[in-house]
Amino acid sequence: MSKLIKGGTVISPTGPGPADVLINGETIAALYAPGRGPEDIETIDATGKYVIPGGIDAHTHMQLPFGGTEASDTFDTGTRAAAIGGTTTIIDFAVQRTGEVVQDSLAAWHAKAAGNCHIDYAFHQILGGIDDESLKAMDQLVNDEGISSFKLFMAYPGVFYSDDGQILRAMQKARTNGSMIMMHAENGPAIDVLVKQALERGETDPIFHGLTRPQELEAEATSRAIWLAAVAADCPLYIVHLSASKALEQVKAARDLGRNVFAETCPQYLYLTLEDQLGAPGFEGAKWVCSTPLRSKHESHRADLWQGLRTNDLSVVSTDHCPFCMKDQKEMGLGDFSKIPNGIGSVEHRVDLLYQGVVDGKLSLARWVETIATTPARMFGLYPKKGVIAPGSDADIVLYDPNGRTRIGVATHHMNMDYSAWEGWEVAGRVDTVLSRGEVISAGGEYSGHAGHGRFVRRGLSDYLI
Ligand code: DUC
Ligand code: ZN
Ligand code: ZN
Repeated sequence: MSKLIKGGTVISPTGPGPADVLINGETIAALYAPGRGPEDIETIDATGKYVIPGGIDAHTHMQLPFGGTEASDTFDTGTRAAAIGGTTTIIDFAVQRTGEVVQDSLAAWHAKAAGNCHIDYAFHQILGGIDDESLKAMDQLVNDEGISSFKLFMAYPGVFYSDDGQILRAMQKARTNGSMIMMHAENGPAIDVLVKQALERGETDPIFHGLTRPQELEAEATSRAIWLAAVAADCPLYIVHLSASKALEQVKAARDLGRNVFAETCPQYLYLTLEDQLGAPGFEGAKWVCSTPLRSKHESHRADLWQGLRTNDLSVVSTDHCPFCMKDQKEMGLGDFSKIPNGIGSVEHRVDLLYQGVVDGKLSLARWVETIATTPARMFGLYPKKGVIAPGSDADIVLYDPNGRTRIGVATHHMNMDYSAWEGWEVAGRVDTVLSRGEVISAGGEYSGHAGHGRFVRRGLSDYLI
């Protein structure tokens, strides 16, 4: 039951250092100076490898019903792909639609995931209808269900949208029960006007998805959410999938004032652009239709986001994994970009794509681990069970080969998608071995995990709250 990961360099949020890691059953038992650990037990040779806590993707949408279809990864296929890519915990979003009882929607999400996950999983709760009942449900979810964060939408009127009054009420409730409000910050009603006007002009190609969601409408909603949270006695606020420089400015200003405001970005906004991907010829750009949208390469978004990650104005990198196939799914928007289901799938590639940032000199090794594992754990009440290599923590561990290379494409990925948003990309580094609660589930390209290994994890409150 015990094993020793020997000869590697452990990366912790304080930096890299040589250490051997003793695992006892499902948890980490001890860290030793190299060569000082017990002998005569099973060893895993980590020579030349980084030993990092398993990745935590705090924003995924497995099997999400959206835009008249359903995200194409099941909890089985999506968590298997995540595991192969070095992510050992996901936090997915249970979805309450207007009129549904929150607890029923949560039960439905448990039913989708239970017995099907290859890695551990937790849930946030999307609230699509804020009323007296759902506000009461927030307390119950925090107190009894291990759900301590709630996503609201300022976008998608008629689907997930909450108005400012509803948002304020949910924020006031979050302030009293210690939970986090996660915000999809785009001005949905204004976007709908721009979309209608574009379609009337015959502008139907995928690029108009981005052009009708200008960064000003992300920045405005981000700012409004920040001020609403201030009115709600500085309710903790986490801006999801932040994509744009002007939105980042709002977060930065709030954080400079010491506000309880946090944000994440996603790999697609760090690397991909409105022109090169969303503006690809014909209908090709549909592959990259997601919201918030990819931003212009002629502006400073990508550089600003990398800087925000370095300075901690952006705390977390998640994927917003929401895959749809081109065939029969993205194709629903042929001739009308507004009917293209929104979403990109990257759950398998986040760890590698962010390691490329280390190689490019944009992040330190410690910051890489922090943004992909330690901070999501602390942000969402999973720490120190998850997100760190320390005695007592779950033995969710990745051996990462800094000299390896990873080629990304539909022929080799494991996500249930008929294309890759990263086709042909080759990045530095490679996930070598993955352990989930002490069990090796992937090694040297051989996958040995299984559906049903993953357990639901109840979360506590965020470590970052004051
Ligand atoms: N954005 C997406 O791209 N997909 C699902 C929901 C969302 O907010
Ligand atoms: Zn969103
Ligand atoms: Zn999302």
